[in-house]
Amino acid sequence: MKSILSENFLWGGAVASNQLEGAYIEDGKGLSAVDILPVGEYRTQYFCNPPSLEFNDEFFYPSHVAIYFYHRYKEDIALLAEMGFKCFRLSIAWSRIFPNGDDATPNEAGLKFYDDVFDECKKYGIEPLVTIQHFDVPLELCKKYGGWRDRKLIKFYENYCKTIFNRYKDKVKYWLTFNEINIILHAPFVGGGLTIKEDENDLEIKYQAAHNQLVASSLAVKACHEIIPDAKIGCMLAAGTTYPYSCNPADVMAALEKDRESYFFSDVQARGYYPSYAKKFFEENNIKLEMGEDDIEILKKYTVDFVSFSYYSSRCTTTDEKMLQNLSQTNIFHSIENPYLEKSEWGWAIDPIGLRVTLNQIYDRYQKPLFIVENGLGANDTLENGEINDDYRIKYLRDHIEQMIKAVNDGVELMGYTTWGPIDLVSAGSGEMKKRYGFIYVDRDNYGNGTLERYRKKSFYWYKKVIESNGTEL
Ligand code: BGP
Repeated sequence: MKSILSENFLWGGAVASNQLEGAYIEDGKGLSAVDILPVGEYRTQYFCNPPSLEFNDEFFYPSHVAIYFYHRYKEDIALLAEMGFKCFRLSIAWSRIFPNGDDATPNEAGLKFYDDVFDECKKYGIEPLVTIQHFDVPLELCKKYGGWRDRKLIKFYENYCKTIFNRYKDKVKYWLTFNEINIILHAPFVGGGLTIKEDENDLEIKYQAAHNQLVASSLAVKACHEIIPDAKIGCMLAAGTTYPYSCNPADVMAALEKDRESYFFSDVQARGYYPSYAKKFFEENNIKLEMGEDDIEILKKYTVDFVSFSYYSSRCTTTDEKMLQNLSQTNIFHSIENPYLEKSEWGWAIDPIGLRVTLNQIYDRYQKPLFIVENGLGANDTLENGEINDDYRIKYLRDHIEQMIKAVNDGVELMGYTTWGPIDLVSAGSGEMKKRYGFIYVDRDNYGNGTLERYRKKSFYWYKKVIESNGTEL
């Protein structure tokens, strides 16, 4: 059977430096904001707005060793290659390159590490897709400048971008500016290195930081096109369409407004200007943005080449106050329960058709190529006699890939699909190891016990076949 997907469709998987590398202060790396996030009951508080930026002896910090990819990347990339990966999405840790974020010169050992990683990918014909900032603002920038609330970060980020574009221009042709840029509204610390005091106008701070990131993102597009003319650079959104709970027009309007909270970001990055609804929102919430003279021009001139997003679930909303009391959470987004959907062990609603809806909506909105750069099921696997039978993961992915193919059939232009966490890694939201997404099992528990040995799961062989057949054998 012939696949509807193009011959060079980018099948693969996606990871983030802080969730797998470990080696958190090795070879000159500075601390990242995420390095102070503990596993356990305080995780969410630290994720969103930490009470302190210092270590606490009572906490266990999973990013410090993670799965030790820093020392095992050769073995890990060989396993991805065995599955036939065409593409590997990974992020560069800003603080490996500039330990304090604002240093005058980069750390050569950090630059060298990613050279080696990209060379290893190339050896197998795997295309790297690199996220420039994935939840890891250098901690010093949080302490010294209050994170992205300060415009100075635009310059530091631009300098970081130019450094990595120049260094990797022959090795990396696909880039993403900020992971899940809209997450800053929901988890301001991981999204923007922000800590917000109770008496501050938190919306104003978040949108100011968002504005600074949007300008920085445009400057990254500019620099990327100048330094690597044959590269493509995209934005990245935590997506998932919002359904109205009922056909009551008030619910429909509420759902539209919820979606605008996220599309606000990609509207600017893909179209080049603030949407009209943002102006009204800013007025109503007393948000006054500090803008540089050229900001509007920069946003307009340097829009992204493609729009990428993560998709784990759809969301649902209502105007019924009583129902709004009872919210559940998926990937930090609050939603009322959708009675038509089942949930994962971590309570995230499972909605493959929602992926087709989301793809169509975003494509209708921008008419730019799309890229699904995260999708997957976090589950607690069991290793028995060296085997992991993760049929539930195969089912989740199969159902989503089916809907993805339908969306391509609907006319959506899609560059690729990278599942989240092809090798087990630390969960961003909970800090746990036992919330696993991988095709490859890593022997390590929530508190650092285990051999770190790697094992192929049942899904490993399944995904290999999917890639081999370009999506025709699911
Ligand atoms: C996204 C992040 C990832 C990743 C994923 C799964 O928000 O971009 O870093 O971790 O969600 O979430 P979790 O790890 O909380 O299960």
